[in-house]
Amino acid sequence: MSRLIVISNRVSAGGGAQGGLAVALSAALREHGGIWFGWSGNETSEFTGHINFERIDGVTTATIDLEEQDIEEYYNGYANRTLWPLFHYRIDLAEYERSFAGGYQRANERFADTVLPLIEPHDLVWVQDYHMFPLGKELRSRGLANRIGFFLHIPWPPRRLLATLPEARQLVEGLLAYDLIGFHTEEWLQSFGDYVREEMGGTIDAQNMLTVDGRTVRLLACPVGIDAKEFAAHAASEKAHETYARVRESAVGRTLIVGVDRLDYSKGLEERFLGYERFLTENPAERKEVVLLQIAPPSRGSVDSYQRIRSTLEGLAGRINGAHAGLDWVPIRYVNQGYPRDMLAGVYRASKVGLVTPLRDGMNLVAKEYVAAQDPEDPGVLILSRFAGAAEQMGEALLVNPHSAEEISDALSTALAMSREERIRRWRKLMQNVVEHDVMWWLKRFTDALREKVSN
Ligand code: GDG
Repeated sequence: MSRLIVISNRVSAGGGAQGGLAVALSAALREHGGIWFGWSGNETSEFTGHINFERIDGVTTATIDLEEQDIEEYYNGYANRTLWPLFHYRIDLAEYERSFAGGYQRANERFADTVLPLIEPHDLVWVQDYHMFPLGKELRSRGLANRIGFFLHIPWPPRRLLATLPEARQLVEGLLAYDLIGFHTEEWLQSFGDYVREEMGGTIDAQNMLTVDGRTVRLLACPVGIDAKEFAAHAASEKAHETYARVRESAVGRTLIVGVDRLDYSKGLEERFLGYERFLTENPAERKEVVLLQIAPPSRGSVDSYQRIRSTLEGLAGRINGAHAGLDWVPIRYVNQGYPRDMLAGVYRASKVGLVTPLRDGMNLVAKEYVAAQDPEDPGVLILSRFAGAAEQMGEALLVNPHSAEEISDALSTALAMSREERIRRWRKLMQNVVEHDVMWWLKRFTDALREKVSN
């Protein structure tokens, strides 16, 4: 069996603390052997290409340090200030700077130079996410003939939006160097296909084989899942029970609504707070019977737009609490801190409503974790944005337009009034999907497809 070389911006091998994706990739690397390669997260004064090898829980990791300029232009710049906003349909936030594009290209060349000698002839190479679009092409130009796959964890934007990126064509041409390109959903796959067809004269057949200029690449819709078993074990842990009891007690008989998101403008937190406020205003009888617990650990704090969303949300939570709170009740409990996964599982289970309303999301794993943590006899209700990739698989959730405060408010009313019978009916279907299409299913589906030969 061929070894696996996983390449991603950051490497997080090891046990359960990092979440399902890291657990699954670690399990695959343990089973097949191989290496997880990426940036160490550290800065060096001068790039040397020195590789730090480590062995973590049976997984070999290889990481390199980057120079300050690379980190600024490649990571904070092109990845987080250009591609992330654009691919989440936020051209208003996307910054188009040639220096970012140049730094991104340079960092990818550095990744290619350093990882190349680690790859053996029959290894499967699997590149992850938008930080590394050009890596496949860079590896090919250095003579690598192995099978190379790419998986995109975020949405692929519609053609007209992508066309606003000065390097759009170059970026797509770079992707054609891979043998297999994976997306979470049909929608993202179609948007990619649309660009290649309309802008580059490519064709796609019924098996999603894409052909441009004589080169054929396979496209695959392959929705990522969670490690449902691992999450169920978290939910059954003592820490989860303790957290469950603590959170329920603190709600003093009120119904908890929970949101858990990295603090990111794509997650629709502002719109969520406004939808909840609308619910409070329109349902005076329900007021004081509910509490919204929003957990939002800060991320990417060195990027301006993330600092802005943080202060906007603080202001909004303060205003809503100021307008509605009473002596013994605060409507929004807004927590800017992360918690261990077993505690999160307890929080999900203690909450009768899971509010997952991103404006755009490649998949969204919180929706799946919320479902996996529920009590089968008395499950909560998932309210899910129709613009999350997860909505393609989770039609039994209450699907909402996250831009509409009215729809969020109505869905909250529906969720709170839903009979136990109906909650169980919906939850069973959702849970069946979460269990069937778990992260191991995703991993196998992608790597099996990568092994299949496409004739070029
Ligand atoms: C990208 C795509 C796609 C959150 N708060 C805490 C915590 N988390 C964990 C959640 C979940 C993970 O972070 C977030 O995953 P998401 O899928 O919701 O979102 P992104 O981080 O934006 O991930 C996304 C994903 O890649 C996989 O392909 O689904 O669409 O944007 O697991 O539980 N974990 C802990 N404490 C917290 O407070 N321990």
